[in-house]
Amino acid sequence: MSMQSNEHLEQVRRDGFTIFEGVIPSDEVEDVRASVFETASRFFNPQIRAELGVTNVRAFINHNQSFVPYVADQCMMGVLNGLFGPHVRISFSSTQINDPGNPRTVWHADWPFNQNNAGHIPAPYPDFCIHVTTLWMLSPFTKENGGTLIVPGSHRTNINPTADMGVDPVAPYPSEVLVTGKAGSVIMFDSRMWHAANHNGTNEPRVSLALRYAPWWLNLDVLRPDSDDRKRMVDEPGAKESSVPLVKRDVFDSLPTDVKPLWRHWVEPAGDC
Ligand SMILES: O=C(O)CCC(=O)C(=O)O
Repeated sequence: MSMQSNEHLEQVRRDGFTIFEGVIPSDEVEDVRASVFETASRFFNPQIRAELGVTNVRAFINHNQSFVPYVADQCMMGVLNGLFGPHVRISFSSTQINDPGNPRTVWHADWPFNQNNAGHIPAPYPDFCIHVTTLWMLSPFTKENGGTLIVPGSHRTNINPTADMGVDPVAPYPSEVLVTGKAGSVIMFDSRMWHAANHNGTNEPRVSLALRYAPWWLNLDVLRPDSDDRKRMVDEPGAKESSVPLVKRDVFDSLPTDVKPLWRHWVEPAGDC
């Protein structure tokens, strides 16, 4: 592992997060931002936008591949391999577009720690990193457009504010930190980290991608449409959980060699159309 990856790895373990600068070069990121925003605009759901002011397009890789050349960034992969060993997988690839005026969201930890979702590890959960969230800053993250709110160190607690633990999920937290950064940077954090989207007080959307990573040994099937785990845990009881569409076969076939291993567990079976 490179010295740089090692330092990032130590930060993730100690503080719960780290920031990689220039993952998308500064002279390329504007094109990626424009492309992602243009594609995501086709999915805008006025109802959802009115309520939340955030646009999440699931399995975004199926609709736009402008970010793909950067996904297997060597330094980031070094950290993921340090946390999980080889055979890392991408579990989610969604847009996270925070519209002008979007309100601050609740403190939460991501899948599989959000206690309100069907697929969750019940609190108190063990002190072990099993899933990683990355937010790709396609717009600069600033104080004005919200950035991302985190509680450093919260990844070591065995519960989060999605459970009834006496923390008001909508109130500022005493040790909260606002993460900002240049466009092209990526914040990586242990998915147990308490975090929230912040109010975007500008007239521009804050465009980002949320890519999440898992080790080969973490069962993702509750997210897989039509899987038996999903039927048992979500469909039959009528419970709530994200669903992640499979990667279309032609999209997968077009991926670069170093990116294919990240998605090969989640591809439409050959012959499906
Ligand atoms: O938009 C943000 O800054 C936070 C996103 C978030 O809460 C998430 O990806 O779970």
